[in-house]
Amino acid sequence: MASSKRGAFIVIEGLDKSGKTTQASILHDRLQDQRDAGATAPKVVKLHFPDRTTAIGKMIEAYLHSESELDDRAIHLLFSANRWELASTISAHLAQGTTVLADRYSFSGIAYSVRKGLPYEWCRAPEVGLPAPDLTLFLNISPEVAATRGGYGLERYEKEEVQKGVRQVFDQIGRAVQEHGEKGEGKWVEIDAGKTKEEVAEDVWNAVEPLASGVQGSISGLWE
Ligand code: T5A
Repeated sequence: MASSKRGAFIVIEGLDKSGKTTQASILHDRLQDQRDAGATAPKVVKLHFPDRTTAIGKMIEAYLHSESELDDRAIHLLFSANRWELASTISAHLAQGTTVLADRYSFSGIAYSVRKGLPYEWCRAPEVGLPAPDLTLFLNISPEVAATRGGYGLERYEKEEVQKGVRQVFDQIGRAVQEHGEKGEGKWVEIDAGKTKEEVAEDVWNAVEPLASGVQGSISGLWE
């Protein structure tokens, strides 16, 4: 890897059960295999938001399991704080040349809260300045297909009418990111997540490969 390159920050977004965790894992292994093969490929770390291991993450998990009730704004800010807990870690990894994969990020934070009726700009504000992704892969699936997948229905938002609303906001975010270009938000690529795991993995790899050896330029702040 050229010394001027930093690690790439790749985010995977989508509805509940769209296959994000499956694809993050396949992608992580593929990037790791490159490194193990002796190529001068970057190290790779995988994160998942919400990070349920922290004190904030445990409050989020209790809420998602409907074991606690929270004001919509309070839970929104907890999700955001849960990202800020890891912001400096993400930046440090990227600066050291490590590729960072995140299973969900700020776009989820906005999509699920705007769907509840909170104002878009209010939802976006606490995300401004977090490390900006270089690439966001949106795993596009219909809420009807997602509802047939394993484990669906166990958490608070896993209801078809909720997922339909969330998908509309994700569409709005995707269009906005595509229109604004790549500065401060990175690139947004939609992937058909209704295909087989292997086919989706191939489409994911085609989008990621150009960034797999690292990227040029400094780390920017999201929406800055
Ligand atoms: N949330 C999250 C907010 O409201 N605000 C925020 O800021 C953030 C970060 C939990 C909830 O929190 C909300 C959104 C969520 O409602 P989560 O922990 O990411 O977020 O929960 P899920 O999205 O539900 O994550 P899951 O891990 O459960 O779903 P995935 O990762 O999308 O799907 P995955 O890979 O686990 O696959 C689900 C099932 O489908 C199968 C898998 O084998 C598995 O059984 N599958 C496929 N089947 C057929 N074809 C394919 N291509 C398949 N890919 C996977």
